[in-house]
Amino acid sequence: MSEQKTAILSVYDKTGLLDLAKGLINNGVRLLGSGGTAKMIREAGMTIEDVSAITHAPEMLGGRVKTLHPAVHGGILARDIASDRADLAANQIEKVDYVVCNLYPFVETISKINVTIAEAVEEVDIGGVTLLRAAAKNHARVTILSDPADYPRFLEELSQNGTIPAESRNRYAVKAFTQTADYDEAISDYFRKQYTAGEKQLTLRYGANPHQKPAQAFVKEGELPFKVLAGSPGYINLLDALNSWPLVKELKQALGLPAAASFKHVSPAGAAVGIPLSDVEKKVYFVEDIELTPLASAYARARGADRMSSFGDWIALSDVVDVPTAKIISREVSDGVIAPGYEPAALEILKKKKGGKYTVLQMDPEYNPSSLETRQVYGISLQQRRNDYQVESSTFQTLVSAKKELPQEAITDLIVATIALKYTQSNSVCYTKNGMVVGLGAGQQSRIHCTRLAGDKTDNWWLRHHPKVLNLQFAPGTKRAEKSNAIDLYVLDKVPESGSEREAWESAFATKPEPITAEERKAFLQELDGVTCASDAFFPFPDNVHRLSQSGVKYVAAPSGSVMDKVVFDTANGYGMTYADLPIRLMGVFHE
Ligand code: 93A
Repeated sequence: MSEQKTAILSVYDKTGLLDLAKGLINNGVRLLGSGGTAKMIREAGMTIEDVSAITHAPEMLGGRVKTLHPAVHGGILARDIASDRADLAANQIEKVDYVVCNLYPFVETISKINVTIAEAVEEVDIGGVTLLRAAAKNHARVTILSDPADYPRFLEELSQNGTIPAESRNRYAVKAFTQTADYDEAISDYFRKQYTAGEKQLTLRYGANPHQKPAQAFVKEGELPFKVLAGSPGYINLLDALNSWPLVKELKQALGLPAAASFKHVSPAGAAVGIPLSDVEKKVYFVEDIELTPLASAYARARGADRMSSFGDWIALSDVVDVPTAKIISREVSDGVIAPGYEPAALEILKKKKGGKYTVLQMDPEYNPSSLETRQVYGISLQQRRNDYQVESSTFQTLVSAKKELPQEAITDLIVATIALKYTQSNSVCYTKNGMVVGLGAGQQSRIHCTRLAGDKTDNWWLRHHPKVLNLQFAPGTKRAEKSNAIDLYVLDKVPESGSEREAWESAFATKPEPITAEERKAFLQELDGVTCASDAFFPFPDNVHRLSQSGVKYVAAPSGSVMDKVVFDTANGYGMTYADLPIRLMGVFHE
């Protein structure tokens, strides 16, 4: 067997090919090429043999079979071991040392308007992928060049050393492996859209904004775990749906009660389990006229906590949607809903919403995502294990406060708060009571700002229970959202003394409301008690605990780890709070 090195060249993109061929020849390398590649080199006056010189078979099937042959792949894949050498000798195959290959332009082809499936099929490269993969597999001996940009460096190394160092071969192999993977991804993406749209793939009108096209949702394995029963979900709808669904699923699992979430911009505006509502609560949440089921109670709470934020929400429900729940949804401004199923009459109600444009998704409750999740930010892939920590009663067993009381209701509320945090953007602080989120502060860069925001929302929620609010007389025809806005200005004492805003506000009422005085507001807020609070990361300063105390917080769960832990715990002790050390940090960084 000769000592001469052999290169196989088969490239679609012929950039730099002639310089490479020249360099290889200058280094005494024997060249073999597939049809077009060999032709170009030969026409430039250099010597190259056709691959058929070693395969003794012509290119056939219009080029579908060019390099697919044991003489080629045996020569590439053979190792420097006796048995492989014997196999080569027995079959009169010579080793191949360098493979130069790049693939048919599948992506460019399918990007053309009106391309047919038959045209796309012809661009599926088989032999080239096999060359790349075989050579990359045997990178211990073989060099695979898949990028014309690498030719100059390769020639430099070859001229200097007569061989290619292992480190370079390794790098070239990574590039080739990545190229075949990307290539296969593009092919599967194309055919997924052609043959499995609606099952594995869903084309979206656009991404986060109308100019962000194209956009799609897809799974590589199995089918999409949700069905579109009505409407057409957008990109942000799906972000909301796929974050709110696990939230309600986990709430139900942890507490055994139907659960609901009201999402806005990939964070919960409300989340709750189906604890029955008192008459006052029914009034505060605008559901006095509906016979509530446990699921309807859960949504009434989720939607009622922060009605301003929930305007135009995405809804997740843990259970099959019944008529009372659908009725509540039907009269609120909302974008869509995800649930494991719908009673026929409930589905009919929802299908009529928004003139038939309301989005209704049915989720497969058995679906379990893979434990690794990947996202791309600015072209970089970030990968991590999914946040699959399960919140349960035992999550709150390490009590670091002097007080060790943690009644069952408080545990329920801590579970609700902590699961809500898991599906909220970092940082976040969540106040809960009666099995529902009553104030959630998220996305602030400072924890105290989260704590204040969540506390202010909690105060607002509580003030809406004030007798003066319950007795407000609205003008006939005032819409639900207008009532919410008017109540908000009223409880916050933000109604201007005069002017058009004042006039608009007053027009919402049949009887002009008496203001809540500063003393009344203060006294009423002091009645708020037994609130729980969870924080996704530690409280760095005691100011947070001071703020919690102002909104009736008696039970806290937060991870420890701050240099100020002791001061924070002491402060909590000063207010008689029970403080659980969360065993895990739960920042939910997922968003765009
Ligand atoms: O149709 S193929 O999949 N069958 C093959 O056996 C084969 N071998 C190499 N395409 C094949 N190739 C591809 O041909 C290479 O990946 C390269 O892109 C192209 C080079 O063809 P030519 O040398 O005829 O220009």
